[in-house]
Amino acid sequence: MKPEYLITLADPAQIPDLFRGPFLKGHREPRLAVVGRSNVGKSTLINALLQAKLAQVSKQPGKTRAIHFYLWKVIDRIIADLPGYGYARASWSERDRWEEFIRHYFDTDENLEGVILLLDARHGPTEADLEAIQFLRGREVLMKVVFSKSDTLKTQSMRAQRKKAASEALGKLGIAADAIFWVSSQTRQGLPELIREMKKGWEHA
Ligand SMILES: Nc1nc2c(ncn2[C@@H]2O[C@H](COP(=O)(O)OP(=O)(O)OP(=O)(O)O)[C@@H](O)[C@H]2O)c(=O)[nH]1
Ligand SMILES: [Mg+2]
Repeated sequence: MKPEYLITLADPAQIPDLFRGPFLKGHREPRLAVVGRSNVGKSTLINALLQAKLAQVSKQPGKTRAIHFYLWKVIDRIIADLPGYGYARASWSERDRWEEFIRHYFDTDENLEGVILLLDARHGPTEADLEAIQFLRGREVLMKVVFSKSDTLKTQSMRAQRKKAASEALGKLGIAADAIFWVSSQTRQGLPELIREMKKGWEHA
């Protein structure tokens, strides 16, 4: 039941070749996309979830520049590592390119089951995160909000304060508390609950 690297989508020109109806390169498992700001910990989370070192992690933001798909056999899904947005040094044209690329992927993938929107437990949601939420809302894709790096909130009062602020900000956007998760890929805190939720399906997200 080892997870497997499947394929990288680096250019929209590959799309007609890779996607056939519900299939991605011959695979029918539903897709879960991990979306979030550059450096928020998407690739690290995927490695922690899959318990493998498949996705490339870096201290330098902007590491993941293409969409990487992995076969997560334990829950029979394909998990997609998307390029991060809001990379400070990215030019405007590059930002447009992100949105264009992601939009194209979301429009193409008939078998996209849901999106994990990863926000930083210390800062989220930022302006860029709110834009991403609007964008995803517009796509009518089911979404769960996951706060990463919760190990960096060292005290009980910091955690309580951040959770309150985050649930208020997200509540205003109609995101219910039960679609919000707090995890650390480093300590694995919150991961079992998240995996359980991902297995359960997405119809009530
Ligand atoms: N403390 C802590 N650090 C983390 C955690 N998850 C990721 N990091 C660190 O955050 C940095 C960025 O992680 P990545 O997984 O490469 O981030 P990404 O979102 O894939 O970044 P891009 O590919 O640039 O979009 C790395 O230095 C990780 O070690 C976590 O749960 N806790
Ligand atoms: Mg990455």
